[in-house]
Amino acid sequence: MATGVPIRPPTSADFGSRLHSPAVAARVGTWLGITFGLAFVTGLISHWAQVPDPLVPFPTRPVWGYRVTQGLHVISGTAAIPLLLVKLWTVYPRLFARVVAWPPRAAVVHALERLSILVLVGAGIFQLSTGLMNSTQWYPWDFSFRSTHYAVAWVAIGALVLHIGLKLPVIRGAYARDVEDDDPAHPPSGTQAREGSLSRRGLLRSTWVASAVAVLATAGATVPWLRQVSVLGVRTGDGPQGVPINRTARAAGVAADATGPSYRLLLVNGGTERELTRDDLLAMTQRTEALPIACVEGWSATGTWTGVRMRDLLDLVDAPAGADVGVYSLQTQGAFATTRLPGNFADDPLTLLALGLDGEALALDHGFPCRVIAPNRPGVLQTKWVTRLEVLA
Ligand SMILES: Nc1nc2c(c(=O)[nH]1)N[C@H]1C(S)=C(S)[C@@H](COP(=O)(O)O)O[C@H]1N2
Ligand SMILES: [Mo]
Repeated sequence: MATGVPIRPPTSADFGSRLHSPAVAARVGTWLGITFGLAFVTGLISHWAQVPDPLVPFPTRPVWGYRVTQGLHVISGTAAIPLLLVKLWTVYPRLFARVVAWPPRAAVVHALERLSILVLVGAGIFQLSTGLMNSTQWYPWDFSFRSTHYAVAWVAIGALVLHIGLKLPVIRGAYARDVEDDDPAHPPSGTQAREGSLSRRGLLRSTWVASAVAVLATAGATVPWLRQVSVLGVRTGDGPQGVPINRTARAAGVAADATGPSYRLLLVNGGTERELTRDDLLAMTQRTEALPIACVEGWSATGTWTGVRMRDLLDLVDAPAGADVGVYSLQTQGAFATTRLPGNFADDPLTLLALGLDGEALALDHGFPCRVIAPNRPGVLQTKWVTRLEVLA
């Protein structure tokens, strides 16, 4: 007669490895906290830059500011992926630990701790996976990526702060000892460090290497000297005129004849209107500025843009100083077809309606006949194929 193996949930005794330890969890957790914190702060900056009418205007300087913060955002999120996986692996036996929490106060603290971990893990996985998919331009969902990623960020950071607060004694204890030493009060279930098995130091070293490889594989999208090793990054400079293309004219549904001789730029300020051809624009004073395109997806590249100052155009219809400007594209559909250019950007001397890039007429896919290029501005708001500028009240 066969004897059945009893099916029961595992206990912490079933996890023999000494790697499942607060010593490892605290050290990996520290870096996970740093990368999440960095991603949170840079994410807030990106959100601020994209709010249509922020309480405090987003600054136009430094011109490379958004390039740096958004590059850091995507790099820190990428670095966090291996860290989160190792951290979860290190601590998951604790999920099966039998805990006798008494008196009631301890039980409440324990329940709170478990709940904060559940929320933190869920929100963390959501943020890293949607962020990773976004950085590869893959949006297989119906919800607004930006508002959801922003809302869940608050959930994640709240749960993280609570988690760190509750774990502070454990973290302190872990750092007080050598990484290979155990807490005498809480000996690990797996006591035998087998010959040839991975040490905690070894695991930590492999974790740092995995994180560094993840960063190197993607950071070349924004750090030019890393592009040769960034096998997964957008090639900085790939695309016509030394700047990558985010969305082509064809993908945006911009009709070819709309950019031809019939093209007009309409300037509107209340009842005052002016219509300009591309030649009219070329007849105005041309300026050349080196400004980056910094995509929310993490890649960035500097271009040398030539065109008309936005303020010079606004002066043609007597736009008041500081007025926001509605920017309308020949692209009629999609979230980026119209944008709002805040007054401080519209008036900035570096903000251009660019007609050229890299000494040539703008390539169709870069926004021919003309596009907005402004300093310290998310790429998604650097509207291409501009056909109408309207002063907003
Ligand atoms: N009309 C319009 N403008 C647009 C877009 C778009 O889809 N439609 N994409 C934006 C995004 S997300 C980026 S990053 C930049 C990229 O500009 P590039 O393709 O010239 O590099 O254009 C922006 N301007
Ligand atoms: Mo973008």
